[in-house]
Amino acid sequence: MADPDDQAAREEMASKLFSGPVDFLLSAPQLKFLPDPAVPEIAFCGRSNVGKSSLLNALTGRKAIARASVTPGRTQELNFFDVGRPEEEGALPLFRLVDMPGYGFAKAPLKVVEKWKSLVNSYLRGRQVLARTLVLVDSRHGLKDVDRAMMKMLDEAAVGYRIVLTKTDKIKASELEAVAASTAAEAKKHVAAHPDLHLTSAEKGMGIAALRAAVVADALGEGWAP
Ligand SMILES: Nc1nc2c(ncn2[C@@H]2O[C@H](COP(=O)(O)OP(=O)(O)O)[C@@H](O)[C@H]2O)c(=O)[nH]1
Ligand SMILES: [Mg+2]
Repeated sequence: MADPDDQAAREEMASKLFSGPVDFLLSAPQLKFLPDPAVPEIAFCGRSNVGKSSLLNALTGRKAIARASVTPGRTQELNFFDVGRPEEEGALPLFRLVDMPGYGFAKAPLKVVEKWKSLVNSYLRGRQVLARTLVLVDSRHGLKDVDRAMMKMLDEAAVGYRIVLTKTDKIKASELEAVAASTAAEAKKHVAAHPDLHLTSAEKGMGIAALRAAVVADALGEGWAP
């Protein structure tokens, strides 16, 4: 475990960074619409309804940045958000967050699912600037087979990811302890899974400061300073 003072300092720096500019950039329905791979990217993936948009809002301290841009027609697209835009005209952001379409939706037509899979998988496998993926898992349900399939794909593509348990305010502390233990044990068997498990509540703020610091370190390096 890191020095607690360092950790507090990292969290404070990350919080300052996220309280600066965060802007919706674009929605990419196909690979050809991706932005130039010019800055590090952090991708958010997980089942529909797991809490991706809420977590993005909580991390950035914006009430509706993720939802505002994600109109119903855009749920099949990759949504990019710029974080930290320097003063100079035309300057690049420090890094980008990417809200991915949710997987495991029951009623989508097969064609839609196939199109989605090909977009998401090609992005995750081929994106040079992808610094980390966050795999969100509902703490009430734990890992499901669709999550395991995603983790396996990421392992095979050597794309490092963090597992983030969401909605921890919805279960009892004893239940959270059990699901955290079983998820951590399973994560150990996945080569590309980061050893730290993140327990978060977008609603109550639990784990948000620590995840912010982890995201900034993943995107910009441990030694990053403004
Ligand atoms: N209690 C609670 N509800 C949450 C939390 N995060 C998300 N939700 C709720 O779960 C539902 C789905 O969240 P959303 O962020 O839209 O999920 P997405 O489909 O993965 O983007 C919404 O009704 C949210 O209000 C949380 O941390 N705690
Ligand atoms: Mg969403």
